[in-house]
Amino acid sequence: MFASHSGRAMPPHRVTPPAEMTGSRMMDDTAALHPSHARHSDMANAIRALAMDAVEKAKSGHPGMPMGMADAATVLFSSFLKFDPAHPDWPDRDRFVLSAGHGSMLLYALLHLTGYADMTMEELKNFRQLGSRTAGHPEYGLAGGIETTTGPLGQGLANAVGMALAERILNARFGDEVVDHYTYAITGDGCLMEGISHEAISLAGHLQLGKLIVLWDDNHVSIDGPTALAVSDDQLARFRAAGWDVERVDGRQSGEIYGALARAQTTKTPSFIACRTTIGFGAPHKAGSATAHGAPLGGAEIEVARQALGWPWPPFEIPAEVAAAWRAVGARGAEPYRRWRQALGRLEPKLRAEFERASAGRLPARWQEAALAAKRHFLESKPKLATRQASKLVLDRLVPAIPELIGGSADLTGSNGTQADDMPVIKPGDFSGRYIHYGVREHAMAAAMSGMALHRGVVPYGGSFLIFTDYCRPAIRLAAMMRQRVIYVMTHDSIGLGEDGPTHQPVEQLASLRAIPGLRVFRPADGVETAECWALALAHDKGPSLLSLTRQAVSQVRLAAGEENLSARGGYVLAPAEGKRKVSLIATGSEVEVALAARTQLAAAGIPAAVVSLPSWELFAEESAAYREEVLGPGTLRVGIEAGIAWGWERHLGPDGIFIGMTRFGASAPYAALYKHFGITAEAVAAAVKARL
Ligand SMILES: Cc1ncc(C[n+]2csc(CCOP(=O)(O)OP(=O)(O)O)c2C)c(N)n1
Repeated sequence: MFASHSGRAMPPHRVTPPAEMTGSRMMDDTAALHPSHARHSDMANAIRALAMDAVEKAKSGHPGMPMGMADAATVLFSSFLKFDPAHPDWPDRDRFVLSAGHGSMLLYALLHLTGYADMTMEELKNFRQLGSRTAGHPEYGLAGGIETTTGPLGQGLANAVGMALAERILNARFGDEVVDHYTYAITGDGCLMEGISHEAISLAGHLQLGKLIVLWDDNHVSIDGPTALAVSDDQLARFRAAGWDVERVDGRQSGEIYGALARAQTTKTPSFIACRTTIGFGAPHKAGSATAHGAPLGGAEIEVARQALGWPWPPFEIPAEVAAAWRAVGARGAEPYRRWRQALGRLEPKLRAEFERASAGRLPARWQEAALAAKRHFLESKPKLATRQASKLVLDRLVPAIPELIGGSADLTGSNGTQADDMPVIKPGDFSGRYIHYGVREHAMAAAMSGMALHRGVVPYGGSFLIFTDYCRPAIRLAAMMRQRVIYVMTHDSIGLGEDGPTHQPVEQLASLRAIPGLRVFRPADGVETAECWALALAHDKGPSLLSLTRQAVSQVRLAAGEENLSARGGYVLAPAEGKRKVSLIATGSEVEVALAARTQLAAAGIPAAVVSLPSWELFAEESAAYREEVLGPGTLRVGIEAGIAWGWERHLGPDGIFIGMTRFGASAPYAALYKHFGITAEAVAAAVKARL
């Protein structure tokens, strides 16, 4: 028995092992694992065989990792993991993340063997083929049981930290009866060499994510050869220093693995279990060397491996007894699932409705009113305000209205305006708050937010400076690929940040973020658009959104009252031309007021110009060609104004347009001086137009 953080004693989810398995180092790996007669080694060999055969058939893939970790994975799935293949979306299931995503066949084999309907033998035979569920690396959404997309090493580990964090946050809100599960991850040497692993383990250790358990495939091999070529870290010491409990086991000894997992479940700190394994275990000539890492073993080697493993069955054939033992493991989840449904039924009805709503990803019924109230506030008070400050005011209304909204910042809370009033902080071991101090760990923050979104039940947002999206990019890209609702609040979004200089001034970032398929980039011009863009980001539950916000104060540009969310179309005519439109001044964010001033100057010179605000290129692209053309002004001289590079603007400006923006890195100076120095002013716009007309 162990005490949950709420103090109530409760049994961890674990299946009592047969006597011969408990804790004995001497225990032979052939000991019976399950009441059926299938032996542990047979169950593990089923994974090995499927991995060898699928990789061989695809003529591509990574057999070594699944073969080495087959024992550990067998113990984890058969004796610890709480899951029900019939209900892959069960909110209280344990999460399993294969951070070493190249070993995808390990996961696919386990999902198949335990009876996930999506993962048929046919799918295994189609490993890595177009349209299969068995993609080269696990892809979220392709099959039940794939909790996240992994492959870029280290990302899965940081996702797992986010999942474990979401679990604790929901546990604090809804209680042990309905939220009480573990997050397990398998990492390889590669994951641990990646920088993101440092951020992730440090954050998890600090927060005391006791229900996070990481198994390390400690096989001493990566692609170039022995890991000793490149790394000599004492990983156990490293994790211990970050506040984890650590153990070392022989990754082939099921008893040792069992003991370590059982102990890991009871600790208040995250747990790290180093499993000493042999890559490609079973393949006589390739085991233990990099040759087993990432290429088919070859027919001859597979044949001798079958003999060595004592696995005489043909490719893709699992003997009935072994198949039945694995199916029994899968079937065992039905009972805890049923009990969980009952517990959910006993929950106080309002709380239960809240749990179901949040788990389904539906925002509260009247949340839009909070965004509208913020918008009305700006329309009435017309403040001159940085959009990051406007965002804080919007959050002051949204946060109380949306209990599942969980904020944070990578040590820039005051600058990002990410902590709403009355937003208590999540502390080590105390997850009742709503705000996370991620520390200076942008990459892990972004990946953890993906993990939180994937977990479901919370809607994460987190802030940093726009320039440091470069430090988050791999995680942002994966969030887009997985279509997760993650909101990045990225402030100080141009040379407008001023004195901090070129190291901090984004120049190419907007263009590069807009290049990520599926990411919505919002660059609101004032408080009104900021409220609108927040509403759009929250409403969008099929992908990530990024808010690009200013450090410097901007004038309110939206003055006309109206409830319609004009930003929803991505772009709109903010100020029509006085007279027949000759020029279209198209701008985003802080440069919209530059466009408005240029419009006034051009009007004085008798040149009618309209101003178009373009807060979201992605939403604009979804509009009809006719709408876009009408907004951008057919037959007019088009001028794009944005304090970034021109990349991408040609789609709005056409071949004859003018772009006013940046062509090189910025400089350190007060922001007004910089706008003048780089020629992003109303005067420069007016002059460029006059020179052309
Ligand atoms: C960020 C990232 N860099 C590089 C790779 C390419 N890569 C895939 S596996 C691998 C080696 C990983 O070694 P290890 O984790 O020890 O896996 P094992 O050899 O044990 O299968 C590399 C470099 C990757 N997938 N992700």
